[in-house]
Parts: sequence; structure tokens; C-alpha cells
Amino acid sequence: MSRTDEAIAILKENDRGGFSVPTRGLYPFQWNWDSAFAALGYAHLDPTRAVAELKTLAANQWPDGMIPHIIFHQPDDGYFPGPDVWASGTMPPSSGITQPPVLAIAMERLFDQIAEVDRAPLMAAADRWHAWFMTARREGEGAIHVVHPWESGRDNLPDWDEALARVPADNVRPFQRRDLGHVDAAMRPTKAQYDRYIALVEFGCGLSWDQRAFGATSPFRVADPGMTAILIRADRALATLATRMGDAAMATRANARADALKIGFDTLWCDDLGAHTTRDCVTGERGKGVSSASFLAFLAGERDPARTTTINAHFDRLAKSCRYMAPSYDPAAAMFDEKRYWRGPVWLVVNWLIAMGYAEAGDDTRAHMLRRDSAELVRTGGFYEYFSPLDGAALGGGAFTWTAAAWLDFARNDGAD
Ligand code: 9WN
Repeated sequence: MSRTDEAIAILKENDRGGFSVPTRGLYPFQWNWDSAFAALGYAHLDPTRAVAELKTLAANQWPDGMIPHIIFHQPDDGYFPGPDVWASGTMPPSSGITQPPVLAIAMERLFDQIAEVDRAPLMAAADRWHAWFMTARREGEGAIHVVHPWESGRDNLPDWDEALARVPADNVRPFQRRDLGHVDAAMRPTKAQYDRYIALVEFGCGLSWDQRAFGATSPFRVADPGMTAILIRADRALATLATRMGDAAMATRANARADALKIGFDTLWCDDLGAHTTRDCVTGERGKGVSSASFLAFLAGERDPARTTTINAHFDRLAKSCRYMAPSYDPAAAMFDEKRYWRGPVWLVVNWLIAMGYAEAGDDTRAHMLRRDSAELVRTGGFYEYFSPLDGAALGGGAFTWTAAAWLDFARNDGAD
């Protein structure tokens, strides 16, 4: 079977009818940014199914505008924390945090391919969600902050460590992790981190999931270049679609948010590091190292020549020290861990977004390098969740939806199949 046939089989296997699961067993529900990427994969088999994925996501928008990070369509005790722990009161149940808003980026691509979609409801949902970020996850004129590491999608990134360590976790109700029944503990977050992940869920519950209050008072509030860059690009996508539909008011709103957020994104520039990095909203502490989110600057519209030079110097340095780009964290940093989730491994969906930014900035060389390395990882390792940047070892869950989608939509364009 070719890798393309395998990717198609994985998408079909993980299709639950109108939504997909990231992988069987480890993640048995619908995840937010996974679904946006999955849609771009389904577009290669069945564009109507692709749009259905986005519609299901949008249909589960909260009244306040948030689109939750997990939608628990059916019961499954193979994952923790389940709906009883989140207790958010929605039907179907959903988690009380969000995830990177890739939705509108996927819409921009999909709507080009399918003429007959009813675009307005999907666009209205994205518009409300993007507006929600500006009030529930932003301080002053700053960047977007996350209130939980899971919200960033890059769960155990070293940049969250200090802020997470401050989260009180002594009174967390006892719980049993399920992830370790599926994946080697050396590839997953630690117990101390999980205790705090759950403490933050309990904190949100204690606020009855009032998202403005959560955004303003969570003991974990960290401004994130990754989330901010993706939202900026998503708002540009929405503005493009709105202009095409003749909805000038929506286009103006989306562009105004993106312009404001670009200024917020600029505040995450760190001269000492020569890259954008996180800022702890509570202490002002900056992230210490270069992460894959640093290379999302071009997706956010970074075009300053001096900054571009230093970001690219980091990129080229990492490319020399890694067999495969892009590691989720700088291998030269003490906190780098080749196998542990977001502390080192390569994730194809992040490569996809970084490459999009590079291509839009006119840097086809680096965009191609990301595509080539992604293709090579799948060709040799298969459709795993993440990969070692040093030797390409395939890690985490197997038969992964977004890795299959990334192959179909992004990596195989390298001609490697
Ligand atoms: C928590 C589904 C998700 C991804 C995230 C990834 C991982 C969940 C977990 O899996 O997170 O949301 O339980 O580890 O970090 O990016 O969306 O694939």
C-alpha cells in the first residue's frame, strides 16, 4: 500500500460520521485544531465530508463565542479528563478551554475548492470566536494568552514550566491518567504537570466556566506567540472570505483584529533571544528558548528584515543540529527532550503552518525544507503523532488523523510518495 493509500485509510478509519477522532484509543473524541487539519485532509477524498467536519466544530460553539478544545460526542472512558471532570454543562459535553483557531485558515482553503457550501454560518461562527479571543484571552493591547497549557495545543512546552509550577495542586482530587495505558510514559507529560493540568480544570469549574473571569484570573496566564500568530492569520483568512462574499463589515472587523494583534505579537519579540517568545502575564518572565512557535512569526506577517535575519539564523542553526525540522524546542536548550511530546519532537501540523508562513513571505527554500523533512518522516516512520528531530523515530500514538491529513495536503507535494 502506498503512503497515500494508507493516509486515506486512516482518515476513513478515524471518521466517526461528521467528525473525526485524532486517533483510536488515545484520543476518542473530537479535538478542535485537529478537526481543522483533518478537514484539509478529507478535502482530498470528499470535500463535502471536509466541510461537515468544520460544521460540527462550529455547531458546538458556546453562547459566549468560544469553540471548545474537545467535544465529547459519545462516552468513552479511555481518556482522562472526561466530561464529568470538565462539567461545563454543554450538550454534547465539551471542555472549558479552547485551542488554536485553525478553522478559518481551513475554510479559506476549502471554500476555494467547493462552490456550493453555505459559507455564511461558518464565517459567522469564526467571527464570533475570533472576537471572543480579544475579550477573554487578551490583556490590554497585548498578545493572546492561554489559561491552560492544553489551550496552546503545545501541552508540555518548556516555556510553560515556570508558570505551571506556581499553580497550586495540593488539593487536586485523586485521578487516574489514561494516556499512559496507550503511550510510553517517557513520551508524555510528567505527573507533576498532570496534577496542575487538572488543578486548572478545577479552577475553571470553580468559576462556572465564566471565560472572562478565567482569562483574567487564572493562576496560569501566558502570552503565546503560537496562538497569536495563528489567530492573526485566521483573521486575515476570514477577511479574505468576507471580502469575496461582499461582507465589508466582517472584513473590516477581521482585519482590524489582525492589525491590533500584530502589534500585540510584536510585544513578544525578545531582543536577547532574537525571536518571539512567551511572556508570563503574572510575573512578566519571558520564555527562555526558541520553540517551533518562534518560526510562526511569518504566518503572523513578520516582514522586518533585521528580525527575519535573526529568526532565520535560529532556523538554520536548528537545521544543522537536527536531522529533521522543525523540533518543537531548541535542541541546544537544557530542557530539550527528544522524545517527550512538545519538548523536542517534530509535529507535522506545525511544520505545515510554519511552511505556509515561509511560503507567504516568499521563502520557498525553507518552506521546501519543512515539506521535504515531513515527507521523509512519514515515508520512513508512518503516520505517528510526532517524531524525533534527531533520528526520525516515530513516537506517540499511531494511525494519526492530522499526520495523515498533513501527508495528503502538504508533505506528499514533495513528490516523495
Ligand atoms: C490535550 C489531540 C490533542 C492535540 C494536542 C496534543 C494532545 C491532549 C492530550 O492531543 O493534547 O488536549 O490529552 O494530550 O498536545 O495538540 O490537539 O491530538
